[in-house]
Amino acid sequence: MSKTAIAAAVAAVLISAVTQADSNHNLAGNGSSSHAPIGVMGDHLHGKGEWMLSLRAMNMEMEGLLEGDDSIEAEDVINGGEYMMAPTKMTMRGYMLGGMFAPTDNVTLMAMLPYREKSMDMVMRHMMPGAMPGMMMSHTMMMDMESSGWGDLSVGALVRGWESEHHSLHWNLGLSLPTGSIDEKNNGVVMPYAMQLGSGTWDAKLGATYNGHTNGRVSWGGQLLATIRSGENDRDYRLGNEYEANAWAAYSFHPAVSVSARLKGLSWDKINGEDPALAMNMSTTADTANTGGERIDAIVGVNTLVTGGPLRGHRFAVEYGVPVMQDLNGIQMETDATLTAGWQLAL
Ligand SMILES: [Cu+2]
Repeated sequence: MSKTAIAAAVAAVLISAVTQADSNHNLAGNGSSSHAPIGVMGDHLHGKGEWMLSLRAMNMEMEGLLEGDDSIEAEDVINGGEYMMAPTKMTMRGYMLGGMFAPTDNVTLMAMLPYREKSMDMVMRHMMPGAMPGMMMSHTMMMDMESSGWGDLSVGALVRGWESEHHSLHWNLGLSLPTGSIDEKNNGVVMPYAMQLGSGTWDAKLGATYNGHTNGRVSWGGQLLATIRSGENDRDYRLGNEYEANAWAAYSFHPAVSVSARLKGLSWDKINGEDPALAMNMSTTADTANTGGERIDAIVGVNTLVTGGPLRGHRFAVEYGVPVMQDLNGIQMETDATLTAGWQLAL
């Protein structure tokens, strides 16, 4: 075959692929990008009688310390006098099992149960007798701790608010139950707040989600979500309320594949009250002054929808994000990166 014939054949295939894709109306409304990026929860409703199962794996890496929005060395913190212990590294892993069911076209019920794995490395200032009698020497010791188990079960409903050809809005109404442990211990000692698996309180999760799409390849959305906590848990504290704002846009190359960009803003309040078991612990992580803050993440993602074969209808997606702004109360760990991978199947 001559080069011209090959070029003509390639051009013919490309042209047919493009026209086929263009004749497929509403690429953004029905294909891979009809679901928000995988890290957004409660983004879509289902049609009456439809079920969906989902599984997400999430990994968050934290390394180093911030005081406000400035870096600070753990050694400087523990030699500063106020604290004897400070974290240097933390990994938080979560596996989120989700179920959705739509009893009507206007209401989709949902439930989510996380399994969490956390590990934290710390440095500690340690005093020991020196070479000369009566003299004490200070040196630094490393330690680490781990916790794992089920987190807080959340149940809720997505309620259709308003819908037009290209836009829709729904309400997110959720309740988080205190099923996760707040009594995790390391060598018999209660671990700091960040190592616990649940909030220990009944929390309302309320919000609104907007979705929009063109007739072509582009879709977008936004979500505001607040976690409002109530009362006080069995360890005499209440985690701070959380406020999350998301804005995303996605582009579909094909009904099966879309790419997305998302900005996520997170603001969370200080802990109210104090766990008496942590009150005398001289770690930065045991001091509630070092809780609460603000963060903005920039996140890119890929959504795929299998459109044929034995896995037809299965969705696979991934998202990777890094903070572009962090401002934390007191001294806290700095977030480096978050990775979310997920699977979804509607039945
Ligand atoms: Cu769903």
